[in-house]
Amino acid sequence: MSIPDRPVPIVILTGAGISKESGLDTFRDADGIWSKVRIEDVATPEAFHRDPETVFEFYNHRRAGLLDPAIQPNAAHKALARLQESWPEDVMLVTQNIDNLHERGGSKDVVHMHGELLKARCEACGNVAEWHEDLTIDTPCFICGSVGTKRPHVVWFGEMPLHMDKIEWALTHCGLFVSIGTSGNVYPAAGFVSMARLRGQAHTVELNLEPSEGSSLFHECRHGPATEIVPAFVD
Ligand code: BJW
Repeated sequence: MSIPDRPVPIVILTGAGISKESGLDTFRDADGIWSKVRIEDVATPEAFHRDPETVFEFYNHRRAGLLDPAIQPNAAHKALARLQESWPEDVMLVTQNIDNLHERGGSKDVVHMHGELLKARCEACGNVAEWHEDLTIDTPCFICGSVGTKRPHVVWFGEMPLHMDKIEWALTHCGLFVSIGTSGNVYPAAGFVSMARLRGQAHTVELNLEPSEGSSLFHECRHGPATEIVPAFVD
């Protein structure tokens, strides 16, 4: 993705909290994903190279969960799609989520900075493709034909998040930055509010179930379930 050729007035950042009421777990809440598995075992390149089967199993399970027909976009995803529809040129929607609920809720051009669960990447040739099946160490690469080099197209700790040039440019030029459903624990996303405020001149708003790690950095905070506070903010 290239850098936009003109300022984007509104940048929205979403995290796992926006998909919670659709039935997907967050990471750091009491019942979250990191209460069941250790980051070092499933979400680092070292873990993948040490024990790929465990990492594949973790993502195969989450991929199957996302494909469960019970998992549907909620009122918050749909409200953001309405906002984008009303201001198609003016909203950049950046998500840390690897689910596809924004797209299924009607959003376009979603910037997936931590990758996408329904895609796989060949470690040998870098090719990225839609992938809805289980991955195993024997899954051959579709383009270069390598065996055992395919991995989930997600960003693990210690890896560079995707589309950072485009996101940082938008943050330093936007007038409004809205952070939704993220705990503010993981960088670089946790630093976006400061970038929008200090390097840019944005008004900054947090919409979250409860005050996040970085709440005090925002001009304005509204707390409650995303399905209530996001539509109320947007409409
Ligand atoms: C609701 C709700 C409802 C609940 N309604 N709200 C300092 C020290 C050590 C390391 C670092 C450091 N500074 C930076 C780093 C590096 C590291 C990092 O940040 N570590 C921290 C833990 C300190 N960052 C990285 O490594 C990143 N890369 C990087 O920095 O690159 C530069 C670089 C590269 C190489 C060398 C040198 C520099 C990469 C980070 C990758 C994160 N990956 C994951 C997994 C992705 C794939 C997957 O999904 O499996 O991304 S981890 C996980 O956390 C996932 C998420 O996207 C991410 C953020 O989580 P999120 O969305 O905020 O979820 P939660 O659960 O934390 O919060 C949910 C919130 O919702 C809560 O507040 C709830 O209250 C709320 N909520 N229900 C509204 N109904």
